[in-house]
Amino acid sequence: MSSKARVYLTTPIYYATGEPHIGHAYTTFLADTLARYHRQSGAEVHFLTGTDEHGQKIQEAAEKRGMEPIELCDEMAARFREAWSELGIRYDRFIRTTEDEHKAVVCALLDRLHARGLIYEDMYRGWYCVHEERYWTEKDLTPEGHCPDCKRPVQEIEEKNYFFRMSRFREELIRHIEANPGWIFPENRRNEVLGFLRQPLGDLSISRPRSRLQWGIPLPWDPEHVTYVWVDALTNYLTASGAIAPDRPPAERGFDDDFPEGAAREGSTHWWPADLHIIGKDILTTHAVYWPTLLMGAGLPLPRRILAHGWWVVGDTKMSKSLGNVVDPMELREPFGTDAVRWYLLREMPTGGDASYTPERFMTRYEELANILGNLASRVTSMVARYRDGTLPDSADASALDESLDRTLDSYHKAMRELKVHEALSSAMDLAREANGFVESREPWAQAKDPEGGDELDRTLGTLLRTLALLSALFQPAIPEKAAALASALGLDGVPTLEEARGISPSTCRVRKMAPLFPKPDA
Ligand code: ME8
Repeated sequence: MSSKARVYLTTPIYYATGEPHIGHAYTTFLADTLARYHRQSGAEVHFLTGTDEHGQKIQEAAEKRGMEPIELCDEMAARFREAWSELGIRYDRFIRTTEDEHKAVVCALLDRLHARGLIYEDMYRGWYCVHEERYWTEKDLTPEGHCPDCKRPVQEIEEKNYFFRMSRFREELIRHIEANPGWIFPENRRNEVLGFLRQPLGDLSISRPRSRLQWGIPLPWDPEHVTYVWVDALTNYLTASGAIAPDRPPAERGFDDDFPEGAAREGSTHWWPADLHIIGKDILTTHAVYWPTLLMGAGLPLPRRILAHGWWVVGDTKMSKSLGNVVDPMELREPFGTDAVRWYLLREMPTGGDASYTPERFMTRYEELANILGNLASRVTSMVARYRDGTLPDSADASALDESLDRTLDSYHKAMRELKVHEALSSAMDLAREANGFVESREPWAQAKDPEGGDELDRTLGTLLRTLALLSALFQPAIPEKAAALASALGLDGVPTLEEARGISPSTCRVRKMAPLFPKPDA
């Protein structure tokens, strides 16, 4: 058994209907950045993303396009994978809910709940929103009788369903949230869930009759019903954890031997429980109420944390296909490169808050990269190349910025641990800004002219090289391509870890003059 820290983080699995846009990209960048941060800190990471492929929404979208649902899903899963690879996302597992592996785990979970007497049959009367794949009661609807979330018309439904006794777990869930203040981040979202739980909690319909919906996973004890798509989708996190007997063929999987109640992860090779579910605030109830109560019902440990981030709008308008204002991250990266898009989204949105996309703000953020980090990198590397032919001795005091480096590292780690990624990035940028100030105050160009200024110049440039090495490590999780280009211009063997970067001595660098890291788009 390795003693390495292990971190399992997840994004939502996106519906295999829409094209990936900046909203999906934001969530996935956030997960990728945290995954890279943890890997860089020496942890073993399991980063999961994927596509949500069952349900009425997919069935209807496929019908509209005259395709089989699986054909649509194949096409869209490929599209998401391609987008993520173009956007520098390094996931460890891409799950599709149509995989046999996943179907087996959904059936195992349902069987377990059924065997524990937590499933019963009843008539369902109420409304259903296909877009959100959510059931609503009369009192949830808008005054016009539409879906309270997406405001679209809903369908009235009266049919036999199977129900999960979710109501039984209301108090246990409240206790869990109260005992674990950081379980849902940010705090306003936590309060929202507690507010929701103050109302009576109903039971959860977990099935649809096959006569109305074919595209789903049949219930193991009644194949005339398929699994409600949210129960199916949420279970993906468990499937991809490998916790449910991965060494047995799917048909023979079950819980009882391989996942005793409350099993902790110490010493096991699977990844459950997840350390962090990263989601948008739109799907908070499903993740912070349905999912934990299902897990409680099955006697499984709960995920350790849930981060529900805010919403991207365009200007002051909601992004939507019908308004034609959907921002495509692939188009956005054309003139500026992938890292410019990553930087903009991650830096602009305070983790947890909302943000608005405008081309002006995008440019402001790009200029920040170019004028602060890009400028620092290019002036320092060109001075070391010009005045010292790319190498420096280790001077005794190459560390005038030491205190700032340590302070930055501390606030960076703290912000990352608290999931305030935008703050971590802002502290890295502050250090680059301070280093530019250091260049101005030391005037290495004047030191270079001074016949007595040789040692001074070595100290100035040495300090700056150490700072640049650390900056390459600090920027690596968010903008990996540019961080690698910077490390390579310093002659380092790849981007150092944060720990390594802090200890790098100037004499190990072999500096080359570099092309601008963030060129003007028209250049
Ligand atoms: O809800 N701003 O999938 P989905 C910020 N399949 N984030 C946004 C966004 C925006 N404007 N638009 C989308 C589903 N997102 C289910 C999930 S999980 C078990 C099943 C991001 O394709 C955000 O992360 O509608 C949101 O939660 C997710 O995409 C919804 O993706």
